[in-house]
Amino acid sequence: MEIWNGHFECMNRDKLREVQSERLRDTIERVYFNVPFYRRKMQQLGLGPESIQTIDDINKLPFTTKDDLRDNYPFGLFAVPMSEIVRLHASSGTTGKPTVVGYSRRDIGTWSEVMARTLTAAGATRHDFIHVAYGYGLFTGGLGLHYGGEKIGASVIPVSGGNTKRQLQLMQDFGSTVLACTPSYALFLAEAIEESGIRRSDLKLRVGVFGAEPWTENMRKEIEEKLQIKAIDIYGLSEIIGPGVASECLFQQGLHINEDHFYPEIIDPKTLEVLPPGKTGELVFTTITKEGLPLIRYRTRDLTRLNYDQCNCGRTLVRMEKCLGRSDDMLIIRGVNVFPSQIESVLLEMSEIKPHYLLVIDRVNNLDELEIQVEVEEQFFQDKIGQLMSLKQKIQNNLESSLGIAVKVTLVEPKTIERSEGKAKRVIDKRKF
Ligand code: DLL
Repeated sequence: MEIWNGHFECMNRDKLREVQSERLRDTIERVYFNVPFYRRKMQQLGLGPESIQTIDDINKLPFTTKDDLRDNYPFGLFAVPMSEIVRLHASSGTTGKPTVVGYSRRDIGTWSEVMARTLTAAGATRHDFIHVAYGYGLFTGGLGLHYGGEKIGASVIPVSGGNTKRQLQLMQDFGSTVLACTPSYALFLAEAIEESGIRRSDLKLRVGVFGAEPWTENMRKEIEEKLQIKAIDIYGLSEIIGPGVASECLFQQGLHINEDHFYPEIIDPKTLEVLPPGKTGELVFTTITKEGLPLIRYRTRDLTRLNYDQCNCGRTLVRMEKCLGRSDDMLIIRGVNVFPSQIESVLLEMSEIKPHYLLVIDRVNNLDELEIQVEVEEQFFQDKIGQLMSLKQKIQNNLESSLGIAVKVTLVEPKTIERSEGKAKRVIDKRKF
């Protein structure tokens, strides 16, 4: 198994801490003198650049949130003049203005480097054809994979999202070996392949690099079986760099964080206290090499935990567990915390149903109601009413025992739930708060 950058990816952890300390010192100096927002925040806490000497001092520093980026829209937190910015990306916010991120030329180099690590960890080499079906544009998925693919010398096919028929044609004609897209689109493509009559032997796909949205182990199994590939989880967020923040190796036992560039911490989202290794909480990143938009202790809202044991692949980089929930997509239904991924997990354990579902939450007579629309496999939908009823009851029982709340299950015909080419929308919350 190849490693792109053995020097950093397999570095002795004491040495790594020295590198992190030095890079943190540089970063703090830069934001203190170049970003008024950070200078103000540090001054309020009585901190100067000299207060931060080693990586252990990081917990003295203030947190940064998405709201801070929004309040300083569009370029207020950039640490270099615009003449040094060579690229802008943006991620759609849930409300209002997008979050804008800027890259210096060196940042683009860093991004290509961490994406080269990601692709190499997934087993890709210069001999591969990388089919990039992540969207190109302001979203970081397409161009992130693109630059990483070119860096390792692979043949990159910048298909972008959409036009599924053409995707399949190119995949077949060009002999794509690596598929890069969201896990929900991978499933959609798998279905489309089945329907098109293309035989698996007509395709050369070997591995997929999937991310940009949470997906469960059951979903992984489904994709690996349907596409007969290895499905690798890749994680990232625009604010930190885009994809390339963390990714699995072929052992698929947690995602290696590129912590020589992005220093991770886990905090309790309520008390903001740093949690010890192994505890689940909110992931926080400090970028320690970025020039355009360095972020200090950025709260991702993603929930996970860290494992500092060395991986069988030889990398010493800390691993984060597959990220299944956010501290803010958590639904509270009649007082009970519910994660959409919990529901997905239960659903995908049942062979009668397809991995397409929609959660609709409403408030009826002041009571929250959770409706789960589920697509049923074709053959079951043609069964007798009695059988459908008992399937519905079974889904309901399984969900209720896992979630601890009453749910309403609606079975819908195959292909009625809207498919997505990017991130799947799986929750419609009609409640007014
Ligand atoms: O989704 C960057 C990316 C592109 C990652 C392509 C992987 C592949 P944003 O649009 O800013 O950036 O969304 C970031 O998506 O905070 C997570 O909540 C979620 N997310 C990203 N990757 C994963 C993953 C890109 N592998 C937000 N598992 C993050 C779970 C993920 N959630």
